[in-house]
Amino acid sequence: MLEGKNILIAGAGVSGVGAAKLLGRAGFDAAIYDGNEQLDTEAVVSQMPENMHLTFELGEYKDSLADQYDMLILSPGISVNSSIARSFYDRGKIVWGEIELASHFAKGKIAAITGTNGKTTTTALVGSILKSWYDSVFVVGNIGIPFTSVALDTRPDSVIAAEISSFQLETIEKFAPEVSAILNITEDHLNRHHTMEEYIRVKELIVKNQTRENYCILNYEDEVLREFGKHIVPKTVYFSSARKLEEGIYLDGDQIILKTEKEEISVVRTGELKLLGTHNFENVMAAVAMAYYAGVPMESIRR
Ligand code: UMA
Repeated sequence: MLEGKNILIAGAGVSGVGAAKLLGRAGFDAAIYDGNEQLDTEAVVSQMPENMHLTFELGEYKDSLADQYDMLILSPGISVNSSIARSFYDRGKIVWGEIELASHFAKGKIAAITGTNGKTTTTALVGSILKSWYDSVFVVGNIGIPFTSVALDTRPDSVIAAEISSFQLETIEKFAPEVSAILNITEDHLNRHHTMEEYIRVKELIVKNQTRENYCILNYEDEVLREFGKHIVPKTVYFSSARKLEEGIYLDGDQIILKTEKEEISVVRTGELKLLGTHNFENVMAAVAMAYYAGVPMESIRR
């Protein structure tokens, strides 16, 4: 897929540098474009594997770069509607986000979390729970550690908790989490996505490549997500802080209950939690459901 391609990475922030390092470790050369003419290129090169040849294209973007390169790896801070991305799309060339690049190399299962609010807390919580049960766990994504920086260290038995922003979802192709979650969708980033419909469409891409064997955890109290859960391929598991559910995970008084097809499990009393407030109870419920359907036994989740 990448063999023989002339690869341009757009953006020399943590994502772009992570992508370059991954390519270098995998035996590829690459170029980085950044709008900042003063970029400290030596500092970037010093982070690369020794055998990698990394070149730079700095300053104002010129469309002709898209003639020179076969493929673009886009940092999340650069829009799919930017002239950079457009110049590659218009020529029918491949544009991948850094998440797509990482998942091309990564092994193991992915638990991916998106939503407008609470995704960093939930991702950290999912990561901690997974670590209590699995040997090889990585916590990556919008949380600040690019997925590309660990992709080559993952193993078939690894589990990756990934916080995925709407900017990162825009450019996925085959990224396929075993378990996903959308916590909530409220107005945000409209300067980039323009309409609420487009922002919702992008968030919902998290299920794009999920199969019937996979799970998607959704907030029942968010009307958009409640409706969305009725029409998706993976199994829907709702969480609710406001009502008992026939199936799913919900808050009943001060108890969090997980109700599956087969049984009703009392998970924890809210008084035993360190995270307080309804929003945090929602984050806890989403994290518990994700870990449970990623194979962690309830005893381990409770601890
Ligand atoms: N750049 C250009 N041209 C542009 C825009 C940027 O050349 O038009 C260059 C800048 O000069 C800079 C680089 O691109 O050198 C920055 O790239 P970036 O904005 O993609 O930032 P990174 O440092 O790579 O960090 C990104 C995420 N940033 C954004 O989504 C804006 C980080 O999320 C994320 O932690 C990191 O990748 C690892 O995955 C930050 C964020 O604010 C925390 N996220 C938003 C949020 O949480 O609301 C979505």
